[in-house]
Amino acid sequence: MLPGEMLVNYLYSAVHMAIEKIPVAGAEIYYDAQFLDAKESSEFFDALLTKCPWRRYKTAFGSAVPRDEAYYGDPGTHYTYSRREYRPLPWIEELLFLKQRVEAATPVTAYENPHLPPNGYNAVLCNLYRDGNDSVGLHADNEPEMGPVIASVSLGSERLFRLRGKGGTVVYSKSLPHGSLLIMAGNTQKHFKN
Ligand SMILES: O=C(O)CCC(=O)C(=O)O
Repeated sequence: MLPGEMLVNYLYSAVHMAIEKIPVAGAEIYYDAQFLDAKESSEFFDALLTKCPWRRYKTAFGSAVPRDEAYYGDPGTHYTYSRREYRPLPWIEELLFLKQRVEAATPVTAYENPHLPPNGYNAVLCNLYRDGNDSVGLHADNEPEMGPVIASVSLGSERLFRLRGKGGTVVYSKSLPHGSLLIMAGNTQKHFKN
């Protein structure tokens, strides 16, 4: 190297692995344990905790759903689930920013079957599980209004994600840490519940 020359190599975190495809027969799952770093994960957690107008919906039988929810989306993404009406709130900057990051991380292959244009996500349901007593029941995100690509960003305490087949058998199980991203695509919602 000649005097006066300088080599400046920027390295993007050597330990960070890009999103990986998880081999589960009949499903299409992608996972990145370190989608967000610890600092930004905590910033998003705090911002959403404070800014979202958390709401406790009622089940079809009149009891309270065991979690708080806030639904945001593009105009026209109104949907009904189990007699609950979800009308989209206008996007806030944190969720729009996160949406762009998730879109950039979504592999193009997620859109290949069934030949969707890769034009991104149009709504987000934020779920707040206040402690270990809050939960979501076994379900598939397969309402007619929904496309087949569903992305989940987990913030806060590590939580258990399980994908079950028709007979209830667990085909995939993962502890999702603060800042992780899990994407379900293809026929996942048709064949499995989570
Ligand atoms: O917390 C989760 O991962 C599940 C949330 C979900 O799928 C839903 O609200 O439909």
